[in-house]
Amino acid sequence: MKKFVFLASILLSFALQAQQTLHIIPEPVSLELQKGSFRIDPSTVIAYNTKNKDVEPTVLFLKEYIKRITGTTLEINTKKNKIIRFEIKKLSEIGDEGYLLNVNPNEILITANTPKGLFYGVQSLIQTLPLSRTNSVAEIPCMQIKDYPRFQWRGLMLDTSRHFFAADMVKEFIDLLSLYKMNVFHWHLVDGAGWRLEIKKYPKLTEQAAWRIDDTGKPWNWSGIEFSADNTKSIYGGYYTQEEVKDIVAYAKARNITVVPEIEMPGHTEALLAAYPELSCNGKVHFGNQDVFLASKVDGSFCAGNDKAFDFLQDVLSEVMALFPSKYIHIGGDEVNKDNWKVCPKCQARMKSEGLKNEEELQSYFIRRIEKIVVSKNRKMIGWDEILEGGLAPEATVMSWRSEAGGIEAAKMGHDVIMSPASPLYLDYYQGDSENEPQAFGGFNTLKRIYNYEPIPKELTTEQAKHILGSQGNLWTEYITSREEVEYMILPRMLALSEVVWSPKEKRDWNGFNLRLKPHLTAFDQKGFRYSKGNFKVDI
Ligand code: TNX
Repeated sequence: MKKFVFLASILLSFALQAQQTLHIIPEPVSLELQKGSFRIDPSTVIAYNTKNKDVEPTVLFLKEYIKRITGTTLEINTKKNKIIRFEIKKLSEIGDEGYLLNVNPNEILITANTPKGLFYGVQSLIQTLPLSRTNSVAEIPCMQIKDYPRFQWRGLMLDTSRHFFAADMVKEFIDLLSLYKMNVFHWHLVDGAGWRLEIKKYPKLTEQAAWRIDDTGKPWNWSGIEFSADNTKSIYGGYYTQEEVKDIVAYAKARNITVVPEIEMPGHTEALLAAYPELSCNGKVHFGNQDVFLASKVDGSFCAGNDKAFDFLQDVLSEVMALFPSKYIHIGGDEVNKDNWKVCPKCQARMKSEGLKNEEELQSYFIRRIEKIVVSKNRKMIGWDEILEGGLAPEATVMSWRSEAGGIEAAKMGHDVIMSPASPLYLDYYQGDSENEPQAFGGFNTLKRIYNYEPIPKELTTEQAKHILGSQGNLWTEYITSREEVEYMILPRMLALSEVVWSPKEKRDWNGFNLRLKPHLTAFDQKGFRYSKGNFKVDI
């Protein structure tokens, strides 16, 4: 018996050592550690087929990373005997985003069906490198990894309307996503608090709607300082130029991230309507509505009876679709205040002529008209789950946020769904006891609750479950004004989410995750990232 305990403790300590050296998040599908190691030193070369231009960014990404850690600049495609080799070839089982990573003493071989897969292989590889600067060498244990994602949609949303974050910060956000194999950056570009995207045809959107205005119509800060002294806190507003957007989209693409833009309608449009009041029901200018907490006011919706509103949106969406190559375009659709529609003669006339029974059906009419615009450009429309009310547009994808109910209903109807229920996936909620955390929106979405989230509801059959494209965390920024706060709210919860959307369900293991998490937190400390240390008296 004693012998057995001794043996078990040795085995356990080996297991722990293995855990400590390899702490890949999200957990790969299969990982087998072997004896020995590959040593990256100045005699190592990176090899790939230069005919495949799409592999180059990944090669350069790895080269840059190794230089940062070891100080060594590796040569590319020269003749040396220690090789980090990239290869695209036909592989079954691992799909479009999967990869194989084989490390032996003389070669690191990353193979995949696509450049995307190679990129994820590199992301796993760099998680096996030392965290901090070494002396020109780095050891990587010999191993074999086979890996591919569980879901195709692995998203995170950032609200840049309630508070504006400069383009560089958006890139940092994208960097964090890519480290953990997330592949969708949902960019909430506009809301009641401010319009943040340059639209050439409608200059008042950025001259006026991007900046806060007080009750008298006076800009809070028309020409003065837009940022705090350290350039990180946005105070009054701001917007992204089309050039910045193109740059961000390309930056994201090089990291395998699709940028899905969201243009909110018909509600959450206070800032826009203050600049273009003719698109509202009563045509009046409503200043002072841009307070971050005042969205969805009575006068905050497009007039659904006014064709000018649809012409405007057609123009806006065509500029948006030219900027964003994403297959999906998000059109919001949540929390529409329909009170003005009830008393608007044009809206009532529209309901009569279209045979619509109530304002919910008018909302559905609005969204269906917008879907036609999106579909005409070969794109797909996504909306928040309120778009189910009054009848779902024929090809819509539903982002289920109030709970999973909307997503379940849509999947049963044969529509695609992204699960993003506020509980537990809203990252603007508290991570721990509120007295230990900065002010948050409310509710508790602890690391553990996110880790244990299952995107496929039990109510769905296997066939229906295929409509669940994946899952997403949302960071609304009513209370969040700075880069530090953004980091704090997504770290480390995004790591838990990455495992929910990437790793096989049966591999989910809360204790194992906590062990693997530790070195990542150390890395955040070294990089100066802020994150919640999780004072979770509430262990939920
Ligand atoms: C609901 S989620 C909203 C947002 C708020 C958020 C705060 C959704 C589609 N609408 O406008 O910022 O709650 O948690």
